[in-house]
Amino acid sequence: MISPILPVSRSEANPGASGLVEALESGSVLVFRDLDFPLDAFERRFVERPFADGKAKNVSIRGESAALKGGAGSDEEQARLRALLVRYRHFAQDLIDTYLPAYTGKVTLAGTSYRPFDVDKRKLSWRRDDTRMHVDAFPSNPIGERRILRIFRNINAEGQTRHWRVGEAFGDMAEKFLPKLPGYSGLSASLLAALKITKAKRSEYDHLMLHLHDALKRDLDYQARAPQADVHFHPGETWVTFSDLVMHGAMGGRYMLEQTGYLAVADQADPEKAPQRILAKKLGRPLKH
Ligand SMILES: O=C(O)CCC(=O)C(=O)O
Ligand SMILES: [Fe+2]
Repeated sequence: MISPILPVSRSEANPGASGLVEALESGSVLVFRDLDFPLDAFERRFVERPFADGKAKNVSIRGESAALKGGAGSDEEQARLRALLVRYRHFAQDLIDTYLPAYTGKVTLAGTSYRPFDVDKRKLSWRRDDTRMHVDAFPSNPIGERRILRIFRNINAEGQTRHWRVGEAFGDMAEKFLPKLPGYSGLSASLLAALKITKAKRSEYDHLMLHLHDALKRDLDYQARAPQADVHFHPGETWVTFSDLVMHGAMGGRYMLEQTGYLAVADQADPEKAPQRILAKKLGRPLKH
């Protein structure tokens, strides 16, 4: 089965919203077609040309200070771009509180990014090539018992869609790839942490997810032939998904905002739906920490 795309309208902000959490945890992409996030006259420049230094893949704010990284323009422009990202972070928090109230107070918002560049035109190594379908895994930032929840919004001003591919269910993908992955070594994981190559010790789950991410992206035959569907997110649309569970690739589009959040597996409505638990079930044993 291919990941379902679930349109959500404003009127669904009611007790029935628990259905949205269930869909999300099961691997759906929720698409909100009519949420407002207007740009003012000054901000419109940010969707007319990229305000990026071109060194980093994206422009972002992170952490308490929310310092802008990778931005370009005058001091005023950079301050306004930073303010736009801070506002988007609030918008993402509001969306969670309104449509996913079961997660209120449980999702920790992390990085917020502005992605002005054409997906196709970023010539990246295969590992960083997000046109290849994958599940998200962060090499230096172990995730452990947390989920990656992402909130995207297409802010293109010229009608251009953000074009994604979504793939098959996580369990079906894991069935094919798990047997090919190298085994986990707690010793090497401790070494990577001691050498500060990773910010914390990689768990077996982190190890498996990184190797899945790479094995998926390396396998051109899988990329071409695996079950998949094209999805076009139109300007003004906001979409929400667990990007560690939903197979995705970004095929085209420019000017997007993105918010990453973390949710503890234990705080899910149904922790059994987490990739951590799916992988443990497939292996027939608990994963090592
Ligand atoms: O740029 C996008 O539309 C999504 C890219 C992606 O796969 C990601 O950020 O994890
Ligand atoms: Fe991704």
